[in-house]
Amino acid sequence: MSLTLYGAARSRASMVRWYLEEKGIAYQWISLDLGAGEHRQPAFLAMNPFGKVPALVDDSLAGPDGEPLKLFESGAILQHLAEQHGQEFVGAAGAARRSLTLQWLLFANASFGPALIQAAAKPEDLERQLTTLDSLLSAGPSLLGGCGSDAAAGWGAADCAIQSYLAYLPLFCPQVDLAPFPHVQASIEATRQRPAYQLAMGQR
Ligand SMILES: N[C@@H](CCC(=O)N[C@@H](CS)C(=O)NCC(=O)O)C(=O)O
Repeated sequence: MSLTLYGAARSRASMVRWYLEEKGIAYQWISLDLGAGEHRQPAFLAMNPFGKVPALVDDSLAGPDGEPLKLFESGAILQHLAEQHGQEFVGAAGAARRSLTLQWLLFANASFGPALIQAAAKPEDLERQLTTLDSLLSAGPSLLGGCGSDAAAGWGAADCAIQSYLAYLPLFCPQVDLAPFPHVQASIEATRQRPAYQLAMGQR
C-alpha cells in the first residue's frame, strides 16, 4: 500500500500533510514548484485536471479507470484518509463521527476558509463565525465533542481542517483582533506547539 501526496510549500497540502504526520501514516511527499507551473503540466493534470494542490494517489484502492485512486480537494482527501487509513469511524460512535467530520470539513472549506479570504470585504461574517467557534471551543479542543470519546478517535480530520484554518488566521488576517476569542487563541497556540504541525508547515 502506498500513498503519494502532491503539494507545495504554503499551500492547503500542508493540512493533509499534517494529518498524515499526526496519525503516523506513511506517505510519499512530492513538492511541486507552483511558480514554475509544475501543477499545470500534463503529469500533474492527470492527478487533478483542475491543476490545484493537494492531490493524493492511493494505490490501496482502484479508481474508475482501474488505476490507483486519485483524489483532489483537501476536504475529500482528509475524509478519505480518516475513513481508510486513520480508522476514525469505527465503533459505536463511528457513523455519527463520519457525518460530523464531513460537516466540519465542508464548513472549513466552504464557509470558514472563504470568510478568511474575504475578511477585508466582509469583516462581520468572519467575526460572527469566530464568535461561534470560540463558544464551541470553550467546551474542549475537539469540535466533535462526545463523538471523540471512541477508542480510536481523538484528534481527527475535522480538527485538522478547523485548526489549520484557525492557525492561518493571524498570518492571513493580521488586522483581526483575536482578544475577544480566547478559545480560538488557545487553539492556535496549541496547534503551533504540535511537532507534526511544525513538520508539515516546514518549521522544523
Ligand atoms: N478547494 C481546493 C483549493 C485548492 C487550491 O486552491 N490550491 C492552491 C494552493 S492552496 C493551488 O493549487 N493554487 C495554484 C493555482 O491555482 O494555480 C482544496 O481545498 O483543495
